[in-house]
Amino acid sequence: MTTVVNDDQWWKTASIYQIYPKSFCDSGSKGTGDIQGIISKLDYLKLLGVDAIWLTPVYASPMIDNGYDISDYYAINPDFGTMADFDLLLDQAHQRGIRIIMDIVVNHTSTEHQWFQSALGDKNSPYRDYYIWKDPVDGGVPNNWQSKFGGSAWELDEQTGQYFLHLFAKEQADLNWENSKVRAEVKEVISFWAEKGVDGFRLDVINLISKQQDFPNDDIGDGRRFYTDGPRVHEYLQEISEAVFQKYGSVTVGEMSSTTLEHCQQYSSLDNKELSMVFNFHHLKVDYPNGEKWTKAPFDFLQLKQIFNHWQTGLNGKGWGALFWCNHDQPRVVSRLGDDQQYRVESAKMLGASVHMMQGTPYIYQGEEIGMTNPGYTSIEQYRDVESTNMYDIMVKQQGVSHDEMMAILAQKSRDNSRTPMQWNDQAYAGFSKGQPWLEVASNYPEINAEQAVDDSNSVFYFYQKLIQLRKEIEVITTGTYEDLYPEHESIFGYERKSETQTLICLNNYYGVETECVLPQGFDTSKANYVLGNYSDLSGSVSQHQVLRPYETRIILLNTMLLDN
Ligand code: TEU
Repeated sequence: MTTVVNDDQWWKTASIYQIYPKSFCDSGSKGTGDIQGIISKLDYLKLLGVDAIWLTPVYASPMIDNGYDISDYYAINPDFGTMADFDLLLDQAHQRGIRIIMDIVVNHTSTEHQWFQSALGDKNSPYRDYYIWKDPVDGGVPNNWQSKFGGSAWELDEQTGQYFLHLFAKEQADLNWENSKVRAEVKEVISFWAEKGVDGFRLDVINLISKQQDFPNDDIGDGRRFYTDGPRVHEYLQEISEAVFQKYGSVTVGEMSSTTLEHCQQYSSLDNKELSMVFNFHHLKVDYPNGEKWTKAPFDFLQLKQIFNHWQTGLNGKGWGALFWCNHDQPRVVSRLGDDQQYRVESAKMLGASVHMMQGTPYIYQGEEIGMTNPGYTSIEQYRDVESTNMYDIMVKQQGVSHDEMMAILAQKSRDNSRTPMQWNDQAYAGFSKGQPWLEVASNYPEINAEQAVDDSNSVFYFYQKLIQLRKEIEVITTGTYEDLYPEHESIFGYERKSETQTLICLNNYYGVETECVLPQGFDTSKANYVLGNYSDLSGSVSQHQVLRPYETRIILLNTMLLDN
């Protein structure tokens, strides 16, 4: 069964670019990026060809978690600029045909938010019930739930003797969605931005908003099974969707932490009752042995293919997924699954092709389009991320992991790997800022930067530009079914997409040695063409027997409609 695309579903053939404002472009010398900086790069994004920008949080925030701790949903953080700057960005993007998607963080607020400030220390505050408070159990925390950033998920409010829940940092207090006033506030916040003309929303950890109300101790885990895809989450999403998203025609993407296919089919079900699409992270846990992130480990290639197969076949005709490798929480994919040295350009292109030819909406994280790498920090002082510094303290100071071992783990797993300043040119600070950046620029910026990429017709940049175009030109990429052709192959990830009129095959060698495969018997190679590859000599007739060079990708198209005519 192929998928049908309606006109109002522009996002099904779109590609979306993620901007992490703090690290994107500083219009001055503060060392942190800002909205004026983003405006100055819109023509660059237009050249790349993206349809929309997802802007991570720019609201007022003490920046403990770089904006995911919001203290005022109606204000722009002065570090990023003013509301007038934001309005200008919206206008300038729209003039270029680029839509804006805002990040909405409503699982929690900053503890500096006025709601929390009123609630803290005062059981009678009208805002007390906006958050989740529990009495101590046996003189300690209410249960054993763990924060995603390490340690207990409970923090004591000394004045009232009760604990509040924080699934992330202790400065990020979870909102109580059981309270209808909280839900009303959320609708008001999102409507405010939709009224301004914002085109859509990315909803941060939205599948964690409904907690099991008896808050049980978790004998076998960290508590996540009691709040992930929780009891009332679908009801809450339908409520917000009806009141806001459907009213404004907003595109929505929910960030789903540790979710299941069955829930995602419902979150993104094609009747549009909840969200347009979902992010899931299972394919980015293939280098977490036994689910453990804080280890140094190679990735499991066969498992990666199984996961893509599960989600591609499971969502087809039932829901819609986001396609991505990178974001502000993940290491750079070229360092993670590719070769960021000898085959940096080849492997960056191959990795791009392997997700862009799937069904879903591709997301490109700033710098991915020029093949930016992890920075390879060697000192703990170079890290800024609250998760990284927390984990360093817990693992080195409490669990006895050696400093060197932890530095090697952070170099592979830290979220700061993707947060280094965008590399614009080979000038001081990579052209990101006129002053010293908040986080050190990767030392390879003289060779890897946007100016160089735009000047080089063989760059990763133009390959991504082509991938974005192909999605608009070849319908099977959006609508076709998915079949993994070589699930057991040790180095090739090859899949076939099929619609009534087209068949597309995407072959990818994930390793640095030549390898081979045979195309399916029924595939008529004599009528097929190479659409795109990452080695310049790929041309001519398509052979059944395919030999792929290191990190080679080949996209092959067969237009069955043309054959019939
Ligand atoms: O992330 C949610 C999340 O659970 C992870 O991606 C998290 O960073 C990872 O599991 C840690 O190992 C979202 C945001 O993308 C992230 O930047 C925020 O820190 C987090 O929510 C809290 O708002």
